[in-house]
Amino acid sequence: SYDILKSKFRGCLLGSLLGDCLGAPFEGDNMTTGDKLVIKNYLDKLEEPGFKCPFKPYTDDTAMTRSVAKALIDKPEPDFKFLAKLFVKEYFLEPNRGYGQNVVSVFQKLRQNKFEDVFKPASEQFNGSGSLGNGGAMRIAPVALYYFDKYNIMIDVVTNATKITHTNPLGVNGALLQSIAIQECLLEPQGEKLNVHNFVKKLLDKMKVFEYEDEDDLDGVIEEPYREKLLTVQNLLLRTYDQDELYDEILETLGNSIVALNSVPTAVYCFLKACAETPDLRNIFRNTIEYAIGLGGDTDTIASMAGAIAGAYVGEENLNVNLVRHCEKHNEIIEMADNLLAARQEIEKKV
Ligand code: R7I
Ligand code: MG
Ligand code: MG
Ligand code: MG
Repeated sequence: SYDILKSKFRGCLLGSLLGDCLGAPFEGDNMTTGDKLVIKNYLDKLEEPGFKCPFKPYTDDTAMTRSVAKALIDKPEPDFKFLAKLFVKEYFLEPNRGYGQNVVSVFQKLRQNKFEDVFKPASEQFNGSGSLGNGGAMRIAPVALYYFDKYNIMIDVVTNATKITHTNPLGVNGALLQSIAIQECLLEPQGEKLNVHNFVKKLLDKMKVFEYEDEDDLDGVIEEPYREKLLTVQNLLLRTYDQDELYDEILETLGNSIVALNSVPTAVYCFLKACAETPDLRNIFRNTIEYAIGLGGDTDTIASMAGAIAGAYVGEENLNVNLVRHCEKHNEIIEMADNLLAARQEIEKKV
């Protein structure tokens, strides 16, 4: 129904914001066992009703997510030139939001070439192989929301929205996996305990199509790096570990870096681990971002992606209001979620 969708749209975009803002102070850190307690205490403190502190600023993850949402809200038909212009405008307005080192040259080239071919600068990155960073995946949530019941269009729009900065198949497929995970969560009923193994199976099935496509450029060797990661997710969910052992295993097998392959499946795992451990929706959201930040490395982005997935599952009412109020522009994000849903309703009326 409309109310559930509204709650899930808000939960998803707020979840993405919270992961970014709350994870950003730890980006690049190596976490020890003691640091995990520090993260827990940090989040507990922020959840206290009266607690005061300076707001937590968002980073490039949210800056770019906002541009993606704005493009969908302002343009009824997908318009990638418009989106590229929004990315570039936003970057030059606030360049110090912690953007990836190499994506900046895409913005410069796009501006120099007057947005003539919006996919060309990205295709020239890394000697023509394109970036495999997680910058495509980190900003994709609004597309998964907007096209929640239009799978094929979503896939197409995710692919092109990503290719403005990331043309490497690993960068694109990371964004596809993230959007598919969010969409599955949107369609999942809120009340029932999530079947985590069915969830992974659905992701495995859907990713097959994308990873089989470039079969022929590999001397007959079929590489399925994302599906392999998802099989690892499945195994990690099945096995019982000592906590320290588990974290070592996650870092070794899934990873925590800015590379999409070593961060999107990790974000999916954080959400599913939280679901496997408790049916309580409030705890699922909180634990998801706590796990993601506790892994260290690309904490803002992994927590943001995991938060978007978890938020789409649990809905706005299961995010702690105190965590929300500490994050920069949380009210604007709520408005953006509502506008995104309203834009969708407008399209429906015209059809
Ligand atoms: O992917 P991108 O937008 O960066 C996103 C990350 C997130 O963690 C944000 O929070 C922010 O901190 O940055 O930006 P890119 O510059 O395209 O990619 C990020 C980094 O990944 C690059 O600067 C490279 O270090 C690395 N990288 C690669 N390295 C070698 N070969 C990306 N693609 C390649 C590659 O093909
Ligand atoms: Mg960032
Ligand atoms: Mg291949
Ligand atoms: Mg990051």
